[in-house]
Amino acid sequence: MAKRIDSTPRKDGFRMPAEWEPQDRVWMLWPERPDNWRDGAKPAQRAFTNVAKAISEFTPVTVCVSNAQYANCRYMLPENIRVVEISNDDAWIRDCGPTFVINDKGEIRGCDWSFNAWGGLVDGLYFPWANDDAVAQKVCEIEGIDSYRTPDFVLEGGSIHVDGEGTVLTTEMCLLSEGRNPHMSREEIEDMLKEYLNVDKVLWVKDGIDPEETNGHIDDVACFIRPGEVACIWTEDENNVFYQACQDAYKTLSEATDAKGRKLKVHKLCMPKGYVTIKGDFTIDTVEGTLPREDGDICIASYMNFLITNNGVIVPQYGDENDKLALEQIQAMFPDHKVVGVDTWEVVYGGGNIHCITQQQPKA
Ligand code: KQY
Repeated sequence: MAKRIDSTPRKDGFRMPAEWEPQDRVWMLWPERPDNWRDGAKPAQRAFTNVAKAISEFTPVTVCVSNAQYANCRYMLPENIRVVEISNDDAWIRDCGPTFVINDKGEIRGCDWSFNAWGGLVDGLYFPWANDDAVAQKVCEIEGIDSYRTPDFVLEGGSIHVDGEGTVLTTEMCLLSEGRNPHMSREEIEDMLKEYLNVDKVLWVKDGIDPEETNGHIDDVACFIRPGEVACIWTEDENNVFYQACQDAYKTLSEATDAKGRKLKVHKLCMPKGYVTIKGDFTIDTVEGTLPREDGDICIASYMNFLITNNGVIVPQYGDENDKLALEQIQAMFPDHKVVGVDTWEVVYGGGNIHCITQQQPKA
């Protein structure tokens, strides 16, 4: 049986590895809620299927699905993708799944953060979220992995990126938001990250680009691509709604040093030239307490929300003029990886992208 451990990863010699370190598996959750995904989630299910297939070229994939959708999901996914039944409230396993930590003896454990749907009753995106909050423990149980639970600390995996060498990257907008840990100071939050990820330095970017959705997750803005190097979103179009966020993040990162004292090298990654917007003909159920999706809303379409998985990098594509440029820029950042683009505007309509819907399980 997988146990709960009453300690912390740092005390026990475990650390969160970087995304480019070897992975055993990638986890996903199957989309179905009709108040978030248009047309009863059918287009999103096709997009998730394509993402799962692309990842499975590099890494085994497990997709978790509700009882109601099990048969459909099993039918849509190829045989080499494992399907397991897990109750859920939506499909964002980056945020409600475990953050895995490993040690030098080849052992793996999970961090099971408290999850409150990106802000609980303050500005969360749906209620209830209890099924999602239980996903991390169930994933660990399936794999026989012991876990650490943080009952008084809310965190989502999309709000952190690590270099595996002592540095975590995050945003103030998210981690200091009212709906997560208002009882904690910035220093106390830093201490939790240091204890549970086993890092020595927290690098704070001020803002993310989706204040109303995740309160600014870092995984739409920047990520480590190797020790001492980060990618950061970039546009030179002053009229782009994300222009200021790009400038600010780039400046912060260009002036930053990591836990080992290295000055960061910052690689620019373009934003889409146009916007992905919600169209008026969407068929999304209206439910009180769920963030409405309205005609003309600009979606958070960032190429940064890619997943590094073993020898592959799986990158969002939007049918935008800059799709090809984004692939070229990411290929230049990862010369030894195969960069694969997947059309994911249907995922963006739901509020996230490839990184948000996946969770890597590192090799122990
Ligand atoms: O990590 C994410 N980007 C999750 C967003 C949730 C959106 C729910 N509508």
